[in-house]
Amino acid sequence: MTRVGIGNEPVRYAVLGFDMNYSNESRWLTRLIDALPVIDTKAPSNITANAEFAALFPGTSNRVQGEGASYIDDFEATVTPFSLSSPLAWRMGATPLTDDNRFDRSSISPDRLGVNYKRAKIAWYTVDNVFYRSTGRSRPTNIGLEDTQNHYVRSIGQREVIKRDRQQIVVNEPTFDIAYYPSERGMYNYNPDLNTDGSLPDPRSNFGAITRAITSEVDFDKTNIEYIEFWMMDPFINVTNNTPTNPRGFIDDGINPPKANTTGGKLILNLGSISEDVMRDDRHAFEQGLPADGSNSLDDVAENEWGRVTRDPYLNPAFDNTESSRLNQDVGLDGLKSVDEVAFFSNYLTMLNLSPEARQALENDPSADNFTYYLGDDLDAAYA
Ligand SMILES: [Ca+2]
Ligand SMILES: [Ca+2]
Ligand SMILES: [Ca+2]
Repeated sequence: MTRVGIGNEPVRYAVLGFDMNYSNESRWLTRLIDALPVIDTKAPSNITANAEFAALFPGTSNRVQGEGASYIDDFEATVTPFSLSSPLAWRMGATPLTDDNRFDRSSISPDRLGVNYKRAKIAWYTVDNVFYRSTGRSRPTNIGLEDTQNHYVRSIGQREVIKRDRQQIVVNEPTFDIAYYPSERGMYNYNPDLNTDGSLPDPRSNFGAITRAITSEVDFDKTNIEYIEFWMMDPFINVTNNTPTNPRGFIDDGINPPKANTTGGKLILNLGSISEDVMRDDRHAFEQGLPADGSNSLDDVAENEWGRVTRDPYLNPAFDNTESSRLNQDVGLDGLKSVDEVAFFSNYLTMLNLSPEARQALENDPSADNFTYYLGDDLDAAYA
């Protein structure tokens, strides 16, 4: 159905126009003027007349059978959604600014590393459909039906979110999953005050942050952007009077025995001009700017307490094309491979009071920036 907005109705006009000009010499006018006592004309007088006529006969187009209908508002363009839910658009967020600096501890650290002392591990992703298929070779064999029924990871049917009476929609609603581990060290957190098992003390005081750019018009007043809408799963599912009732609502953090959430947490949304200087040094670190040949020359990279950072401007969003360069560039925002991290942060490592297992785990990846693809034999073997 096509509806017609006000001012755009189909019309049919009849327009008539008529212009007339008359001009002629007039002898009697000349003689009449000559008769005036002080005027003696040398040229003949002219008489000129102009006339114009126009008429408009309004009507409606015969295509609408004479019905001149228009709609004041059909409410079809009243909401322009702008989706924020693609995990790929989100990046690690900088340390949130607060009045009491409870997250930014750089005032108590000898260098700027204190900015990240409270950074805990956070992951954001969409669960791959491969885990929901009951058949097929691709689902890892250690993932059972029970695993995929847990509310924190199970597939969400579209009708659970959008109530529709008639249509039976079988596709899953794409979800934006965020997993936060307040006791585990986040990326580029070199806090020397760790528990002996390598975990962060006082998990309530920690944070995890992700950030993304608003790629549409950022003047929200001008574009009438009014609210952020999100549906969040009840964080206290299957808990009644602090007693967990159903294991499908348990959280499995991979370290502790699965248990229900009873403490909750805070989800805070910050809007505005947000600093992206995650490793605060007023420099823009990006992996593809690191020398493809692995050079540590100070002509190519600057060195500071965070590691090595490129001196190049951001020109190209992709890694260098040669295969061997990947080892030198895909190393994290610290510009250091894990073996180099051990050397670079050797002072930090000696400050730590850790159990032998925790030390080994930390020395495997001091910056906590190693990436492992979610499908792999290592993870299957570890029953991840
Ligand atoms: Ca930086
Ligand atoms: Ca690294
Ligand atoms: Ca690493």
